[in-house]
Amino acid sequence: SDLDTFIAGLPKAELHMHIEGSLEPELMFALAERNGVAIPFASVEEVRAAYSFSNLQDFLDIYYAGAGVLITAQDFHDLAAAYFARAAADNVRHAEIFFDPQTHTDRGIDLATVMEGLLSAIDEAAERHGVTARLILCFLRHLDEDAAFATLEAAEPWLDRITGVGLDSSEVGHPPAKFARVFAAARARGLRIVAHAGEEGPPEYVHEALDLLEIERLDHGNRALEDPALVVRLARSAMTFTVCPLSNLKLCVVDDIADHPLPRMLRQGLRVTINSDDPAYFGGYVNDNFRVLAAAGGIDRDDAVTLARNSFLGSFLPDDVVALHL
Ligand code: ES4
Ligand code: ZN
Repeated sequence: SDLDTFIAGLPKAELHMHIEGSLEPELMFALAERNGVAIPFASVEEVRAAYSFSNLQDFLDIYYAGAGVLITAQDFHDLAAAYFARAAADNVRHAEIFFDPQTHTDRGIDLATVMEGLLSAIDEAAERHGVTARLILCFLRHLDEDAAFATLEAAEPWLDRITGVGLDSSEVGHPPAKFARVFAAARARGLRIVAHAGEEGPPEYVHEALDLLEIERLDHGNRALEDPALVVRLARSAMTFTVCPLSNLKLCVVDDIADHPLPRMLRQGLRVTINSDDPAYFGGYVNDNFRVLAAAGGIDRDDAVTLARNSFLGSFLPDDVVALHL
């Protein structure tokens, strides 16, 4: 449609994308072969057929298994290079990408290997596509706070190339409060702060992310809508929400894309953005996420402009660089 073409042409930033979640089945197969790693699938089609999830944990089990094919710096480079090519094709001009060090260090891959591959791909993307990128180190919330502290310490040599820290993985039962001390330590090191909250977890987790972690961006945040006073607070403070429509659909956070909360979020004055979360697993990259809402009548042309503008306003780029993108 005309709206799809308009959306595709809009320059945008992507603020919520897990690089391990951009591992397409074709690359998973190629890396499994290259590294002699066994995967429990006979074909790319079989992998895709396994991507039917009933909740977040269902997905995470497959996502962590898939990441097991990533062994060398070249693997991490190839993974990120494929994402940047795909993002550039969607007119993404800037990306702030999540990575999960513990998913790799816990299976014996050095953080240096991960960083070497991701950083070389970031440098190459700037030259090849004119896409700028930043890294956000995520702590796995199903592990304990000591493990998060060890990860922050291990990352010390690269903190000049890590913009911020985030919190991801299994939400329910792992509230932000569990990580208050390690986020304070990250803040003391000058890192920017984000967290997944209110994806499956209750509005109380969003309150904790605000008050105990001091988040500067809210990843997902859907369930904040259940608490009207919280919505007012988030609107007044111009908190950026990084919303992921196809993720919400595939993980059964919403039953139907026609019922997705994003249009309501916009109407309530929230600074909403659209993102792909784990594009290889959820059926699409950032433009697909815009398009699925457009097709359901949830967003129009003006909304698309607002959403793209919000993506730059909500980024961690300096104000003068943000201005160049608007
Ligand atoms: C994730 Cl969709 C989602 N939620 C929480 N943690 C994650 N890690 C990767 N994708
Ligand atoms: Zn996410």
